[in-house]
Amino acid sequence: MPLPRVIATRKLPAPVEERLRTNFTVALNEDDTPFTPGRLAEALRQADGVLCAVTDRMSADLLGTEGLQTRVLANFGVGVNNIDLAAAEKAGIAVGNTPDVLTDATADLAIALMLAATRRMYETEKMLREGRWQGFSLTAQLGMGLSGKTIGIVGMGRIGQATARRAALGFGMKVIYYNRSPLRVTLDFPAERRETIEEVMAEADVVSLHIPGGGENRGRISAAMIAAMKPTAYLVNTARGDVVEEPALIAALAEGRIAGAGLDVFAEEPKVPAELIALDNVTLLPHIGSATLETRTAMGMLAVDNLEAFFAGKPMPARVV
Ligand code: 8YV
Repeated sequence: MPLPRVIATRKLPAPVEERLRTNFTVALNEDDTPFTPGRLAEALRQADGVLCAVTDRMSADLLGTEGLQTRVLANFGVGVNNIDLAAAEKAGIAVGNTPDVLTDATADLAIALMLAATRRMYETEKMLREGRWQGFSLTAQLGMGLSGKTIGIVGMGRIGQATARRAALGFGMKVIYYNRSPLRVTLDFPAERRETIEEVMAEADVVSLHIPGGGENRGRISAAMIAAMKPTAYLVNTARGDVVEEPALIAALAEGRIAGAGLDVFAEEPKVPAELIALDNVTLLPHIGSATLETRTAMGMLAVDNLEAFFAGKPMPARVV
């Protein structure tokens, strides 16, 4: 039997590419140039499976085209907001993702952003590098301590829980959270549920976002919700940029209506609004939540597990559609 044809839209960690070469007839993306919509359409016409990523917008238009060869999309990432799932389902295309293996790396980065924001790391490092440090001061550059403060988790899934656990057990923070449905797991640290996102936003000293992007979550963290935050509070986003009304967040930061933010994701990546770049009270990272060698390798391996299982007629280990 000929090997299934797979196209990988992005450059992958070496061991993942090696496994793809062994088990599939594969086209790799050696120079890592992101696919245009035209190139994606071509891939869907040519390959039995496409290993795609957050940068590939698999729209209803693309997936609704007649005569597609592709039967499975193996998304490299847990978030699948880049894929129109209803269109995939309608077209009979299976979709897999990569949950769990990136939970710790992403929670670590949420904590890093919380520390960066509350300890004013960007602002103070910039001052130092620009030669503006006048010398040690007992009263300048003071940030906010975390022990005894409240972290508000919006979306208490795997990554939300891992972030909350670090905050509770590592930093002595009180945890409050919003989750659409009651948790089905027993937490091994104290945490109180709130009925609404607004309550979490109003009560927390640090709000950390962990809800999926796209669909009904677009703009979910609205201007009104941001306005409900304490002026001393911080917002951390390692989820998706589009869940926040970005202009409202920028205005709140610029006007000092909240103390600061740590952002790893943006509404229209890789575009980052100039107004955000100009602000001192926000740390900005280029979507590196899962960017460790170990995690990206494990994500790639899980994406390949999904492809192999699909083509062997077995249940995919992580199937969304
Ligand atoms: C991935 C992510 O690196 O998994 C996710 O949802 O946001 C990132 O950690 C990205 O999706 C790569 O496609």
